[in-house]
Amino acid sequence: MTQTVLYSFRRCPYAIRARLAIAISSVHVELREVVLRDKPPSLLDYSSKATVPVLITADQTVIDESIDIMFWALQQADPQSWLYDLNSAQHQLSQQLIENNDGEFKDFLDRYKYADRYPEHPQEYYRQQAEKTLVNLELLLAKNGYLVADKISLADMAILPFIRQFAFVDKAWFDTSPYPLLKTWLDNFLNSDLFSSIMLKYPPWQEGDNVTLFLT
Ligand SMILES: N[C@@H](CCC(=O)N[C@@H](CS)C(=O)NCC(=O)O)C(=O)O
Repeated sequence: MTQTVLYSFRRCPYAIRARLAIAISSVHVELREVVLRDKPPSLLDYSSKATVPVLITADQTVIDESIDIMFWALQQADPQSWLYDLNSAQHQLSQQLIENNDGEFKDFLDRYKYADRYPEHPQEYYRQQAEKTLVNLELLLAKNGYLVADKISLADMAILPFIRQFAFVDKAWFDTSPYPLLKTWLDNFLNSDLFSSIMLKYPPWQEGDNVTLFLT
C-alpha cells in the first residue's frame, strides 16, 4: 500500500476534525468508512485502540489520535494558516482549549447526550456543566473574532465538531441559548463548503474492497 489511508466514521467528531484538516491540506487520502460495531480487522491490526480516526501514511506510519492527524495534514500543507500564523500565546491557548474540549467538555457532552445512562444527575445538570465551556468560548469569540485569533485556526476546527454534537442533542434549547456568537460561529461552519465536502456519505469499506474513494 503506497496510498495514505484514513479509517473514518462519518458522524464521529474526532473523525470530522481529521477530515477537515486533510481536506484543507488537499493531501490525497483514501477514505475507508467504518461501521463502529463491525470494525475491519485491518483497522484493529494497525491500532489496538480500536477507535477512529486512524491514518496510515504512505510509509506505513500509524497515527491514531485525531489531533495528531490534524497536525500531520497541516504539516503537509497549511494553505489557510490554521497553524502557521499563530504566536506562542495563541498556540498555548489553542492547546488548552483542545485539552478542555477532549477532556472535561467531552465527558459532560456524553453524559448530556446519553443522560439515561448516567442517572446520578438529571440531563440539565450535565448540560449546565458543559455550558461552562460554552461561556468561555463565547468570551473568546467576542474578544478575538474566532477562538484564538481573528481568523479560523486549528482550535476552531478541532472543537467545532463537538459543539455541533452538543447543539443537536437539544436543538430547540440550543437555538434559544444565550450564546449568539457561538451560534453564528457554528452556523457558518455548518454552512461552509469545507464542512459539506467532508460530510459526503460513503458506503462502508470492506476488507478486500477494491473500490477506492478519495477524500480529496
Ligand atoms: N482520542 C481519540 C478518540 C477517538 C474516538 O473515541 N472515536 C470514537 C468514535 S467518535 C470511537 O472510535 N469509538 C470506538 C467505538 O465506538 O467502538 C482521537 O482523538 O482520535
